[in-house]
Amino acid sequence: MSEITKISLVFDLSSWQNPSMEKHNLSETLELYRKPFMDLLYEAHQVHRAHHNTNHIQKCTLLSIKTGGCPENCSYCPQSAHYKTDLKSEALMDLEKVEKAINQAKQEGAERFCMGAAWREIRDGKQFDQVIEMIKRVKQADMEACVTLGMLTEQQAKKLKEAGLDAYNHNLDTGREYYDKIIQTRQFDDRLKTIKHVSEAGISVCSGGILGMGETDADRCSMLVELANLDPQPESVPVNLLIPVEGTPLENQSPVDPLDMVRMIATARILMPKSRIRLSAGRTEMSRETQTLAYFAGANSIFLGDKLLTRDNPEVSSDEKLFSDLGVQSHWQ
Ligand code: SAM
Ligand code: DTB
Ligand code: SF4
Repeated sequence: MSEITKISLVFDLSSWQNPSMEKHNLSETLELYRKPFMDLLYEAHQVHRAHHNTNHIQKCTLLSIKTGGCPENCSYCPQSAHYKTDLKSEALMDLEKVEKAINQAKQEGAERFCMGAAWREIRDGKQFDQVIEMIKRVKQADMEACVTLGMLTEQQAKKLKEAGLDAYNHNLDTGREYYDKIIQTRQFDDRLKTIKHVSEAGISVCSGGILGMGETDADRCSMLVELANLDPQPESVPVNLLIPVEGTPLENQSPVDPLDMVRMIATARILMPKSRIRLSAGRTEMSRETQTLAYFAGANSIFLGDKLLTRDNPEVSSDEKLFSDLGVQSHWQ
């Protein structure tokens, strides 16, 4: 027996070769993403079926509680103060209006209520206290509560947890290598830092990204590798298709090939078997058949309601019709 074989019997050699013990790497993920479509779809559906009820799709409702005027310069975003778009900025919403939206969401069968604010970070004080109150109201209506408020400190994350927050959305949006082409006012590592604060406070992490910003397959897979190597993996992973908005630097981007979107969902499903994969922005431009393929590949959550934060989303009735045609249940059974 050679010396190296003896050593490998005592130590796990893979941890030598990969001291960081990362579970996934870029080359393996790209290979998966580029597999023949049928093989990828079949593998993803098998993983999906092994970990989820494939006839259940989670319904989430989204509400913009503070709109526009954001100091960040995210190239895709209509809410950035750096670009001149059709958007009318609005201050933090009052509680009664939020309460109304919560009640409507509950009536429409939403399982999770998500509130989004166009902030770089949330300031302590009156605004923070108001958001805490909003979270409490969502919990009183017996729904999961999720917010996305920009960067968070450790302390703020702890306070959100105490208020009953279930999940915090903070997207990586694209791969590390492409990040500074899209956003210059913050760094990729800033995102990871907030995610760490959220995770350590015991709040579920919701993190995903956007397709169609001019990124390569490698950028997409690099983002998936970052997400899949988080410990624990994100509880949910939103996959957004860019909604090109006039006035933003990405206004003229061409649409993503629907089959590539399905490849992305399938790859995410295989890498993150237990996560909820949310087919998020961009469904208004998607056929019923494309959405169905995405659900087969492993997507099992959507935003329900005719508005996302500031852009359109499909009518509730068309989603209900598709779910009924597919035999999809709204609630876990
Ligand atoms: N300001 C907070 C932040 O950036 O984390 C929360 C709100 S921000 C609007 C939430 C997410 O919306 C972004 O991370 C991005 O993925 C998505 N988003 C914004 N504009 C979009 C667009 N035009 N098309 C698709 N997704 C978009
Ligand atoms: C996510 O990944 N997508 C949602 C939610 N998280 C907050 C937001 C989509 C925004 C689409 C553009 C808009 O409506 O302004
Ligand atoms: Fe838009 Fe959020 Fe970026 Fe602000 S931080 S510009 S709201 S994506």
